[in-house]
Amino acid sequence: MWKKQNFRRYKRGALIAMILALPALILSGCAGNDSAGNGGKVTENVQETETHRPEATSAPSPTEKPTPVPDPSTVTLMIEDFNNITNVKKAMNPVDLSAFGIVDPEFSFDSEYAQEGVALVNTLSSAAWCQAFELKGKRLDAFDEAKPEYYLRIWVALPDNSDVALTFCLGSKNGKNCSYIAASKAIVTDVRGYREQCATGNASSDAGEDSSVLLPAGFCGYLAFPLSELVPWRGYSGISSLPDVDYLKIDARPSVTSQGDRYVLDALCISDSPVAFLRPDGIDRDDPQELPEFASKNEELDYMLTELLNKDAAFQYCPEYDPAGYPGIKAIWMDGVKFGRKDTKVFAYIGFPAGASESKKVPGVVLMHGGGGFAYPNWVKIWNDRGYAAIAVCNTGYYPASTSITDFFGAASWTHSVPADVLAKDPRVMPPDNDGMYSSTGSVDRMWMYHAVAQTILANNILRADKRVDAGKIGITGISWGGVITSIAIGYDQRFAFAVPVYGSGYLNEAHSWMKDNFNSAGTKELWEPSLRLKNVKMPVLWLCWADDNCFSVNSNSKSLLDTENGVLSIIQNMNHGHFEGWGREEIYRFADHAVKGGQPLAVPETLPGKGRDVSFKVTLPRDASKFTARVCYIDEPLSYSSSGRLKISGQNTIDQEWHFIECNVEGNVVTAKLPEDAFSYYVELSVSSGGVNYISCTPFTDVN
Ligand SMILES: [Ca+2]
Repeated sequence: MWKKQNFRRYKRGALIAMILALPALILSGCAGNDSAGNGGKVTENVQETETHRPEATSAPSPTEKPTPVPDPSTVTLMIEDFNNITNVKKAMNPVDLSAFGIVDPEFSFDSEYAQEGVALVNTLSSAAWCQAFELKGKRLDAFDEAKPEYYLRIWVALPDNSDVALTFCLGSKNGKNCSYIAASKAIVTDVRGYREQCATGNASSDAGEDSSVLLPAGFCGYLAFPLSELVPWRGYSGISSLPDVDYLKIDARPSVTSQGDRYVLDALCISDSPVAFLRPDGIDRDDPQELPEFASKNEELDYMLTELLNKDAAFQYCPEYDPAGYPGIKAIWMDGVKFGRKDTKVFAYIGFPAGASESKKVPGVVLMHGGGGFAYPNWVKIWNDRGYAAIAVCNTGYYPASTSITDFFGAASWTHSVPADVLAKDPRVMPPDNDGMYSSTGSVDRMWMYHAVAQTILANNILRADKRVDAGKIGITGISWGGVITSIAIGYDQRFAFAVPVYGSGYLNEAHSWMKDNFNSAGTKELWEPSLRLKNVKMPVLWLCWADDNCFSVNSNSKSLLDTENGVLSIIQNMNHGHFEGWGREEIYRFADHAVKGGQPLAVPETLPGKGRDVSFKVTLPRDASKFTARVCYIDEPLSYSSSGRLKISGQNTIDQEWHFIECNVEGNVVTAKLPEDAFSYYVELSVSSGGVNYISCTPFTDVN
């Protein structure tokens, strides 16, 4: 259920998801060494633009806690201030969650971030995705004096990297009566006195739809539930009067668990005020911003990504990371979008063709690597050598692990973690890693794909702002997961002059490969399936794929083509899956040159090949074709993938069918063929020779009908 919320400087997602362990699915990357030589000469007059720093008005992290002013007028019935607890287990009654693989919660006490005295500190570990504890005894006598107009209030300080969903359960002694307090009625106030609009939902799964509040990472302040808003816990009679409350259970679920991060709870009380302190400046005011509301998460995503189209280009050079062996190609930090409250920085390599200048503008291209990949300077060089400015974005939040990496393909050369001393100088964090699309029910700003797609738009902004680049001639290509990113990005950024998604496409929820599981994970098809937005796409798109791909399947690419107003399909036999293969196809560069440099096109079918077994259609041939051939590529049963498929990749389903081939008759630009009786599904491969290169394009893969 979506809960409407205000849109703020940082945006919150909607539903509180059940916290899932996120399998980090990675497409096969590529092995081998970079054999490319040095890059061409590159001029160095990229305009460095103003950088975006955290605004002074942004909410504080627990480390910058201002001194609030006590409000002497409030009634406070303390339940637990954690100041005098000696036996944690006895006092807190942690719920045994070992059946869920959750280890004993690691509680301690500390004065840092406490509201007063000491606070309860919970240290997160990788097996701490839920903590629950139960308070009983005399401390709950506070409920005897409680009035319905009071609040159940707690002080919370969260780490910068994790949201925490909090659910409170109020129970009676006999256990028959049990309630929660409507989360949507909760009042959340940060330490500076600003109200927070938090996502609400049901993190505890068995409570009710409106039982949990998702406090944002870095939050420090008060959570207050009005006691007038008691709702019966699912399957129970509700608490009939406040003095009946005999136990209080608190369920806390961090969205991210990592070693060492801590969240803090303190001053659990009943009060007539939702806060214990006034704002330091004594002014009680609401956020003055006029803020849109979103009816759906798709609407929020559209807003967040579309907003970036008008954002100024922002990046800084970081010459200490310039790639060895590629003179002229520069390392940069792009200003990324926010992750929670934190600004992100995104590593990229940028390079320009020799001789590019304001009076001799060049086209450009944004390069998005695949799963397990990184930013590759040799990919930038390939495009620079062909006359394009290029920016290769590291779209999974990695950057060089040292200032002198030479093996750009080795995982050990790259890191995702930022040392504390670096963070102290530059508080921006790295964007999230590839989450395999398993985070589509959380808040949008935590999703890897949101960051990755945002990065394509921001990279486009950087190229467009450079005077050496013709802003009307910037395209995009991506490989594998980068092809998925590309397929989504073109639905948002219509400024791209061409696009070449390699392997990846739309209709991934219908893929035969493992990719279908990722795109059928909760919320993903509805939010991220690229086909949702292909109707927006007017630019030329080359869908290029491998006939036997183990990560995607040709039905997806073919359906994507049919949804593309200006699309071309190239299904390649014997291609393989990898970065070298993915950027090695000459079709990519011919297609781009046709789009922005006046080059000759690929062969394009003028119509579909017709119905039944009589294939007949015309082809628009390029003027420079020295030879044109066509062949039918078919399989004799429905396309299927299985663990015993032809590719025999351990742990992966691969294509079961063998491809069969028959030559077509070609007269001028007319292609005809008679499909054999055993042909079940097929496509027609078109091959044009020019300058000693065969360029492949094709009709969509389809069943014989
Ligand atoms: Ca305390």
